[in-house]
Amino acid sequence: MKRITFLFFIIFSTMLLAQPEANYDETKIPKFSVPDPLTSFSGLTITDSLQWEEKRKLEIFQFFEKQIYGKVPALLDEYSFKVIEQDNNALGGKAQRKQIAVGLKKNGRTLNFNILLYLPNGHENAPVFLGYNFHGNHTVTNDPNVIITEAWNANSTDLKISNNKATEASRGVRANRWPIDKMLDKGYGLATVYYGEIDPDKNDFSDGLHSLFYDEEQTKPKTNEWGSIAAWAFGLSRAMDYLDNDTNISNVIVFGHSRLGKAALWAGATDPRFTGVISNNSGCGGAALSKRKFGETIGRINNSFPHWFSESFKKYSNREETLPVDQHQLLTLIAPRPLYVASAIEDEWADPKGEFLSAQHASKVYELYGKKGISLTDVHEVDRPIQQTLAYHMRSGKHDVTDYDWDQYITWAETFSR
Ligand code: GTR
Repeated sequence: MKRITFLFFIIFSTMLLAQPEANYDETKIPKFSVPDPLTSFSGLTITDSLQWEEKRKLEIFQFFEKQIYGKVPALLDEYSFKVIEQDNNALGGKAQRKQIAVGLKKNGRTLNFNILLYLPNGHENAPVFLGYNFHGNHTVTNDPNVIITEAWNANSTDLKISNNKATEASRGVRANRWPIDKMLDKGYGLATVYYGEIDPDKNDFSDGLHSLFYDEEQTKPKTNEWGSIAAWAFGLSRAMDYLDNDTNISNVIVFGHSRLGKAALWAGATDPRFTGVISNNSGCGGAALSKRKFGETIGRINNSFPHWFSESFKKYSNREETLPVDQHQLLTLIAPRPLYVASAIEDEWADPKGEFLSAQHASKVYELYGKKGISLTDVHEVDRPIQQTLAYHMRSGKHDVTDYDWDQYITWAETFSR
């Protein structure tokens, strides 16, 4: 009897966990309609930007907040920052380097993270790109003075990280994704933070930012509260608190790749202080339409990364058709501020076409403000950027951040950031 129950248990749990094969065939995409950003949940048609702001934007925002990324549970008790290192002649004299320790306090508990900031010498009031890095601030440059993170780090043989700890061996291993010299030469600064200092990227809610906010006995966020992506977005806003008060900075464009692109989009939607937002290959739960179920799906992402979204998002696993919104509506929350969605043609897991369609369908909200986006007649040609207020490019090659991507971001940023 016991054995039969056990057998049933195994069969039943395998059925629950089984994920359909990822679909990469356009002809197998389910029939769906893209929810109209300009028709409210109760059926009201939105015709101008005032109506959009008063009648529609908030309900979309609240849906994403409660059902997808999760709410930030409360305010911090205290916030502090301290410049712990500074060199006005860094990188051969090109830049001022500052390393800033930020302290976040709640319920008597503290979380610290470091911002690495380079500002171009000779440019008094510079725009800055702010973006998380995946393995520590010291990985973005060979600069020997960048402090090595002590936070938990995902192991990687290629990136020379073992025992979940970064060491000198991984200095500069990701410099290829951060063309700092180029940014400085063009008069841009760079601010970067290791995302693992905000919340280690593992399915464990006992550590990181979430744990500061718990009541006694609480071990994880409540159903509608934040997952890791919302915590990372919150961290970007705390970095912004510092950057916003630095008189050498004119404005801040938030950038993110892949999972950190998802976080950058949510940061852009929740914090209007970001002048511009860049989503690089953010894919499922980022810029890509979920209802296409192409490549990574909600079921897959919730299964592989149960900690990324709010618990409430799990009810949409393998049930995309029941979602009253889609990811293009996340993009509309950033309007009318400049937004760049970038894909890579070989990055099928992130559904590049789904990202393009999402940018297209978000554009009607930009148009309400007299801004241009991607029109429904535009086509995505490889390596042919469409640079409007809402910009898009489909790069040749794989899931990555390349010089080509940064060249486009800088050219586009020149149109609004000074
Ligand atoms: C993948 C994940 C994607 C994307 C990517 C990344 O494993 O399925 O959603 O976020 O990781 O961050 O590189």
